[in-house]
Amino acid sequence: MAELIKTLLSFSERAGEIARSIRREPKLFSLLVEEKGESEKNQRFTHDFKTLADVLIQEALRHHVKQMIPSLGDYVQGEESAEFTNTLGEKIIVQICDTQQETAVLLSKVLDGNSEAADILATVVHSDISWTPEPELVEKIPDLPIESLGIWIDPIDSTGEYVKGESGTNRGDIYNHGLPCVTVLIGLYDRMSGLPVGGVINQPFALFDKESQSWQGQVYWGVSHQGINIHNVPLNTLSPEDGRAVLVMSSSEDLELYQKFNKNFNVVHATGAGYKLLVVALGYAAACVSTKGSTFRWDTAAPHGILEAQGGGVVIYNKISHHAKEVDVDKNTLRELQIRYHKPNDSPAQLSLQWSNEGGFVAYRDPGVLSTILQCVAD
Ligand code: 2IP
Ligand code: CA
Repeated sequence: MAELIKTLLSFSERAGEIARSIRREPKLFSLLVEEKGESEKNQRFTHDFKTLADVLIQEALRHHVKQMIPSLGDYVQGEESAEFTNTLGEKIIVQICDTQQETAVLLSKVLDGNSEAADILATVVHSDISWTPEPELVEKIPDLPIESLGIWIDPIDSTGEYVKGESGTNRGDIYNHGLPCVTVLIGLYDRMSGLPVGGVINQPFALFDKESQSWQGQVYWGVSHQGINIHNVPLNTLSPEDGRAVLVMSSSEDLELYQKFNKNFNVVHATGAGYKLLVVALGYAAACVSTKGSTFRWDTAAPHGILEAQGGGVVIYNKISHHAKEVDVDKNTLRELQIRYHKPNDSPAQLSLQWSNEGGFVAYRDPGVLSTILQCVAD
């Protein structure tokens, strides 16, 4: 089963390389950005962007998974629709063809006949980029039930930051915005229970190397199945400021909520749903709280899989806040409260919200932090 994880890791690196190569070539980058159609618009942004990189990465994963495990190909779900409209108004379904040349021909249609750009992209998509996981961890990867797995992918989370391309500003170990907040997210879940079984987070712009003047990526992963938990995330110890641990949240949360939590935590804003959960996994923040329902299953599935492997989780905010008076929430209740990935929401206000995390969430690495969260909610 290590094969599936190895494939997903290598794939995430290929995805990271697609994201980097598009940014490296400004001409290519400006070509690839098109405004999102009305019906797909993320409610919070007036101008949201869908990039060809997004669609390309998503379809490349579907292609590779299908090649490896044909039955699993039908269970790869993602944020993007594969339809792309070129400047001539032609609608084209982006897909990865059997040969590099065929993919290049298809992409050149998307790119209004720019075959140079299409060739560069087709080369990266078909090239053999790999990422080898730590051998001592690989041998411990448990057998996963392939026949009941599902995959959620967010090809590029924090598209806004990706498009802007700034190097970002940080507060301690956490970037508030910028390219480091961009992540490629691949989450594995059990189709029967809906619970996460693993995740891969690729951070294509983790570090800027001044010498080579180029960005370097970082790959994090974890697997949790039948009591076997493994991950490659370094366990950084928290160093609370003024005795308050860091809590990360979106700047779109209400000031009232910020004030509620800032009494017991040092609240830090950061962009990118995937990035915020990554900093929790890395131990730079003790928890992440999101209450607006503005994230989707594809945003949380991958980090949820990693947090699960660390002994943490992602519980539904609206549900856990009912337990505000309880000091300790037991293990079984916590399991009940986890976000599930297999079923759409009941009667969503719009079809586009069927996979939104409508009840918000609290992500944590150590369940011990939940009592302080509940205290803040109760106050
Ligand atoms: C977005 C992106 C935003 C995030 C939003 C996600 O995904 O990660 O940054 O908002 O919830 O859905 P915030 O940063 O305020 O948490 P995408 O970029 O893939 O549309
Ligand atoms: Ca996203």
